[in-house]
Amino acid sequence: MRVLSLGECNTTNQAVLRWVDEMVALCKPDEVFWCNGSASEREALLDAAVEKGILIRLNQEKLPGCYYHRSNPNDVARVEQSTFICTIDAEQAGPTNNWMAPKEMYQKLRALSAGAMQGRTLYVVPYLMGPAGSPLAKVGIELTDSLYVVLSMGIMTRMGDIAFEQLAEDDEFNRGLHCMLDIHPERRYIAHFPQDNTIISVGSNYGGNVLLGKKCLALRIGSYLGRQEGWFAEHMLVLCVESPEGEKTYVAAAFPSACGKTNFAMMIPPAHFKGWKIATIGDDIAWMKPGADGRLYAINPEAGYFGVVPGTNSSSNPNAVEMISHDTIYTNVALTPDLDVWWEGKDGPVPRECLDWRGNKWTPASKEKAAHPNSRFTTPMANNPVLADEANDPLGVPISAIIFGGRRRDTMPLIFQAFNWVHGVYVGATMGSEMTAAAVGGAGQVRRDPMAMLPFCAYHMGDYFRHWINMHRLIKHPPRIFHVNWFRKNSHSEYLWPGFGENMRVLKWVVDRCRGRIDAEESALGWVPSSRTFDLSGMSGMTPERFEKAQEICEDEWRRELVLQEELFMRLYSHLPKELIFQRELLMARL
Ligand code: GTP
Ligand code: SPV
Ligand code: MN
Repeated sequence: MRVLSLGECNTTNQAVLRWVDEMVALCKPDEVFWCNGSASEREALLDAAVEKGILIRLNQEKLPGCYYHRSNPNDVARVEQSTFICTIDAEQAGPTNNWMAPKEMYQKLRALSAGAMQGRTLYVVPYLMGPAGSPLAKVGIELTDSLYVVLSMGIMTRMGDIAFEQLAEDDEFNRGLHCMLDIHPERRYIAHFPQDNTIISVGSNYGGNVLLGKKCLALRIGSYLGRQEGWFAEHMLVLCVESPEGEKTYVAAAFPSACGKTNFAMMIPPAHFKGWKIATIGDDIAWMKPGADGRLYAINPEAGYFGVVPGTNSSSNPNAVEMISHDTIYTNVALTPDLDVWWEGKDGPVPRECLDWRGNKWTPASKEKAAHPNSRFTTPMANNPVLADEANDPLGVPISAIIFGGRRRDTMPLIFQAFNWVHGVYVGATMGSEMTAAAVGGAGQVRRDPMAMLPFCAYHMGDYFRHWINMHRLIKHPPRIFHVNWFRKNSHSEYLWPGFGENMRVLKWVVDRCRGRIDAEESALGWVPSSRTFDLSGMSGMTPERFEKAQEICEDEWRRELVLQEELFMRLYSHLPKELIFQRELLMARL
């Protein structure tokens, strides 16, 4: 067999070759580099990135295999106003998406991409979303002029020849084009063409805008295909709870961006829960499909985590601290003089001096944050000390519970369980959450974020709710549905619930409910734990009164909440399933 040299093409797939030729003719790069995903290729590309100043090699004694990257200060998060769904007509995309006619958007983006890679290298990045051989897995190819994207995709996906092996001679793969251009907000578009399984992203080099397998393919294109093909693409973590007796329960949870998925997916149960174990299947995205046995099976399409750094420490998330201590790319954190990284909320002392995420000198007296609030780690899931073996299972795991949750300083109790599937769909559909730094603009404001999918559902949100209701018929043993809120505060702005590892108590209740092992009380919102049987033992600072406060259903708050829900329903009215309007009426009656 002939040995290929670095960057040489390694596929005979005619559809791939034709499309790459076409894009090369458009973008006019000086060079084309085909990635194969090997370890030696990665080493060479990391060296090249350091040489070009794209990455800084961190202190290899403290942080072996770790690198540092700063993005352009105008490009630090997803930009929802530049994200477009280019379905044939606007109606299909619905009122919660930006829409442009495909023809018009293709024209605009072809003009912007024409010759955009002159003097640059076009990297061909073949990748597989999902475990090899999984019936749910999908192949994508991202063409990019960003080495940072190549190196990140190598962590976040199963990248390289493995994707061509899965694809064989098929022409069904996601076509992704990414051109950095001049990283200018006015020339920034993240455009999706669901009917063509195509994504074009220009003018950014940050996370969810440019790692096209993640939000663009796995969620936006995925949601569109899922509706057509009878499955779910969801913004959910997936975890396994294992009891001391070895009984495993699989749980999926949808929390909006920067609202606790990564933390929940890899938490360590408090000492009180002796013998209980949490293992991670995924921390951000779940693809779920009914299996032959009537249960709903989930895979994690990703192979790495692009996680929020600030607040990560050995009490909030000890597993993450270990996970990101090697072979990790850090983006937009602070850099210390000895080439270590720092962020607000890190263990240990605050550095006397460092460079902030922009590269400016920072001291503890500085007014601004040293690390950007949306600074991130990119780390392979293999680094996770509690990675579940099932993360690589092509068949996925059977889900017993789905948890929805938002970031709410008031209104929402710590935990309740929906009465049934349609009620659960209503609970997910009406979710509200305070916006975070994960997207540009509006941080802190409460907005409706149905199923944590507002920025990611590529079709009419009303049709999405209909899809959720319809799927019930295909799932003989549907998961139970719950709602949580870790973020409720008292009048002193203190969190009522300690969160993080203590969330195990809530999770244990969820598991016990799914298995019919614990009683619940009926409330206006749904089933709630009785304070008699909910396990608060061994908690410092948590009293039954405080728990009652966290669980309180406050009439005034709910009057406001119902108005906010109605605003969403009005917006979606023409496509809104009547079942959800009925659920809202039932809730009003109960309240
Ligand atoms: P994306 O990657 O943006 O989708 O975010 P995510 O949902 O995975 O959120 P992540 O787990 O990274 O948490 C985001 C922020 O919420 C971090 O600053 C955490 O420290 C904080 N957080 C997570 N869990 C809890 C919790 O139980 N209680 C409190 N108070 N904060 C939490
Ligand atoms: C999110 O915003 O939900 C993320 C981060 O997971 S990004 O990949 O940038 O979208
Ligand atoms: Mn996310």
